[in-house]
Amino acid sequence: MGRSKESDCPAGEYSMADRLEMMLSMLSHIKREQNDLNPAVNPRRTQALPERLRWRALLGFAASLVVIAGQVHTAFGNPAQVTNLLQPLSQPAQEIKDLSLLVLAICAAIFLIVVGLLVYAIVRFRHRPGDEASEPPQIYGSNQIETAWTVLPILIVFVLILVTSRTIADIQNRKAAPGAVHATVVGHQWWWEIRYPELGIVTANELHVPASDNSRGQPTFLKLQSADVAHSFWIPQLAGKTDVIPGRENSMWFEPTQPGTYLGNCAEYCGMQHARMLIRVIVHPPGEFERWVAEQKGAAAEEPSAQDGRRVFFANSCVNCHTIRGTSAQGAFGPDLTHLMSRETLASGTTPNTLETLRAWVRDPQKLKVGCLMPNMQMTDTEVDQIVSYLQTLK
Ligand code: HEC
Ligand SMILES: [Cu+2]
Repeated sequence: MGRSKESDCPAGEYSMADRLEMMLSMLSHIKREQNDLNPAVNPRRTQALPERLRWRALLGFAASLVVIAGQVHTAFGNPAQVTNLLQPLSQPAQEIKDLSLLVLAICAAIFLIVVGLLVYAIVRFRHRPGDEASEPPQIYGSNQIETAWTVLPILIVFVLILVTSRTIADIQNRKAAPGAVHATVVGHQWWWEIRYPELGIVTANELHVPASDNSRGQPTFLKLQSADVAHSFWIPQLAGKTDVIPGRENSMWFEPTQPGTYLGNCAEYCGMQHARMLIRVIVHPPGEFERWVAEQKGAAAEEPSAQDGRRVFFANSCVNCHTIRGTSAQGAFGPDLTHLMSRETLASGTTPNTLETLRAWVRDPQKLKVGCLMPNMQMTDTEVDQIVSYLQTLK
């Protein structure tokens, strides 16, 4: 067939390939619209950027590339600190990654085919001198082509549904075997309460779990609750995100294979300090988890040297918000402080837990974490010193 054929030809006279070509040729209409944008045709449209600005834009672009490359490098160079969901070190994160790559590959193939046809049409049917007079044949409807592009996507979507629902079912139907660790994580504005009901341990912001060794999976099962608003619990290298919803209990599990510290954060905007609501998961090598449990089960220290600080702490309303196990401090609004010094960070990963930051926190928590729900307690310098030396004994 020729492109000059009259537009009212019955569709039946064309082969499948002809028809595809003709449909693609319709895309060449785009070309006409592009003339609007062409400075040669429409000089008002585009004015070249001044030289100086062009250089500046180029420099800015190069600088941002360098910054991004730097981030990628540090992230990859330090495996313990990576929060890269493409480097899973646990089930179900591994399973989720495999599925994502499959879906990505299918979508990439579709993308390449579509863009390939588009480029072909643009090049093959581009405007040529002398084209003004003729119009491409106007074809409406072709059962074969329309059947093909209806059935194919249905098949593709069906495959995607099958693999996805299989993975979801796999992850959600996993049952806790005897010996699994159970913990309850409660989201608060803006910190995480962590309880191990079977072990009698309560801590905050740093979830300790055992690693699996090759012979034996050692999963941890979590129940997720919220004390206030919606949060979301996410440690990219261990598992997918799970919402933490008020008045509802969600659950999740993971089975890390490599000991280390895994970082995560609240993944659902939950108010002012949402960005400082970090989670650490400390995965212990086999055997070490039991040691941590034994330490946490121990009673709170009562060192005679810290009696002054103890007195100030118990004379103030600290006790209404914080628990120190075995004492009259039974508040549940803030983190449990029984073994405060066993934690690496303060205030949900806001700062490392050091003498200076602890001091700064007790002096005025609003300086370190603006808007957090612990008020400035207006202690004098002496009182701050005394309280901090007491807190430092809570190992
Ligand atoms: C009105 C309740 C309230 C009172 C009173 C209160 N706190 Fe807090 N405290 C909190 C909350 C809530 C947090 C968690 C803040 C965050 O991370 O966003 C917190 C966090 C802390 C932390 C950090 C714990 C951790 O693991 O990150 C320490 C230490 C602490 N408080 C000590 C004290 C001391 C000492 C006093 C008394 C001088 C006191 N708090 C009084 C509510 C309170
Ligand atoms: Cu949150």
